Amino acid sequence: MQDVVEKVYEQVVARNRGEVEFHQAVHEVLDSLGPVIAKHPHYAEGALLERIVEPERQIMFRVPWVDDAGQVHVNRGFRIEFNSALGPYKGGLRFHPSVNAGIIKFLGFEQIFKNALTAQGIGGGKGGSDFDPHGRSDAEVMRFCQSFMTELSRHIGPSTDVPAGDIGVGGREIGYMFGQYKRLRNSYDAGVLTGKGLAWGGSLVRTEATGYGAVLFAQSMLATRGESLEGKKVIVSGGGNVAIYAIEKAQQLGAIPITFSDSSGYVVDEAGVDLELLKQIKEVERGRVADYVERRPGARLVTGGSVWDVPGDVALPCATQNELDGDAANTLLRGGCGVVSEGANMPSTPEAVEAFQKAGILFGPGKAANAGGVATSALEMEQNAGRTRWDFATAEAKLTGIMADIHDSCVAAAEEYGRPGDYVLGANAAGFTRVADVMIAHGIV
Ligand code: NDP
Ligand code: 2IT
Repeated sequence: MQDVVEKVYEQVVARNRGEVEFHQAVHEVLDSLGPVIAKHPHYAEGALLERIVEPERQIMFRVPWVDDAGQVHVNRGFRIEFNSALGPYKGGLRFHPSVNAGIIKFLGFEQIFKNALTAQGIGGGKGGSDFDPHGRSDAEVMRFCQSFMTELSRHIGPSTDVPAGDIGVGGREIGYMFGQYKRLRNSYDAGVLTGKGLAWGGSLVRTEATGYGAVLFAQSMLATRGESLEGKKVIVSGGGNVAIYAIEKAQQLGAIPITFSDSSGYVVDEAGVDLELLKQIKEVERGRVADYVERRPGARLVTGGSVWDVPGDVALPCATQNELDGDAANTLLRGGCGVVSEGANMPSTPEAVEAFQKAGILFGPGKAANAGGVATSALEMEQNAGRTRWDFATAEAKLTGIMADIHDSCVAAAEEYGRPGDYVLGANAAGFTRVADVMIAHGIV
């Protein structure tokens, strides 16, 4: 790492003690900026780097709620409004017991550059709570969402900050939060949240967008080597929104996804995943991946080890941060994996990324590969602002075009800064320069 960026990194570690995921995300971006700053030294002036690593605003609040048995719980809510140079803060809300300030900050920081790559005029933010929706009734989830939104509503708005879903937050939660926002504000601001239901301002393709985008990104990377996904065995982790629609798009493109997982284990279905069954279990019944093997002869559940032990041609990590470590990366490489496209945010550890890059395989980092979700959120905002609705084909064509543009921007930036084929450098450099140019234009703010 260059001296000038090293100093900024040290300051981040000192000022944000114990926030290891945030340190990791900042390190990865700053590490890519050496060649950018060497070529354009003005990016290190005016404390630009010091400003970009400091959130514009951090909101942390109490979320009290009452469970079905009458017991009172207190969770912690967060919204990190990280950077508004390019547009209103935009990014999801995560409900998971592991959520803390450092995790939300890492996600918010990634979001700045991801959103810049989409070129949709959106700033970066993220939020969430350490609330665990697993095993909670609809009524409990509703009361939690209402309490969470009672505070959050003071801070958001269609031109200010536009949350959406992430782990543990899907259509049901967005619905409860939108209902409460509308009631508190007495205003039908459809554009205040994305990932809405289709009957009340949602966009077709938003549900599918992140998973579809990650697979489209893999396909674009393969095309640079004259290859395609056709006939390739795909190893997918996660069993939620991103994993399900990554499997769907991979199947549409002729690939054969054979795994998925959740925190209790992973499923291997060598015949190819039965997507309708998986959707029924995860989306309709809110069940566990273990339920799948009971209804699908030939599929097996593995509760020890890691899904990355299964050999395949393509890996799509779609669960959570740091789910794929250096050992897992080496196992994947030994199994013949030649493409990794990150559906999740920062799923590969630094050691894993290094192993992939050393091996010279195609590696698409999350901030580029999973940007289809937030890009389609921006398309939802566009439809809301115009009080219009596009059909599926129109929205999907726009998503496909945006993913192709992101891919090409990464390729061009990697070439410009002397590391052709390095999508990590390409994504960070292209995202950073877009934000940095506008921050400079806006003065010291
Ligand atoms: P979901 O809540 O729909 O699914 C998450 C899946 O990952 C579940 O199968 C869950 O298993 C598993 N998982 C979550 N945390 C852990 C953990 N700590 N250990 C093991 N498994 C875990 O979330 P999404 O599919 O929306 O999100 C998946 C990833 O994609 C996240 O990294 C998210 O930030 C990222 N992402 C999501 C976008 C979106 O549009 N939704 C956009 C861009 C990125 P279990 O149920 O057992 O917890
Ligand atoms: O990580 C992400 O990009 C998301 N969870 C989606 C954010 C959004 O605003 O759609």
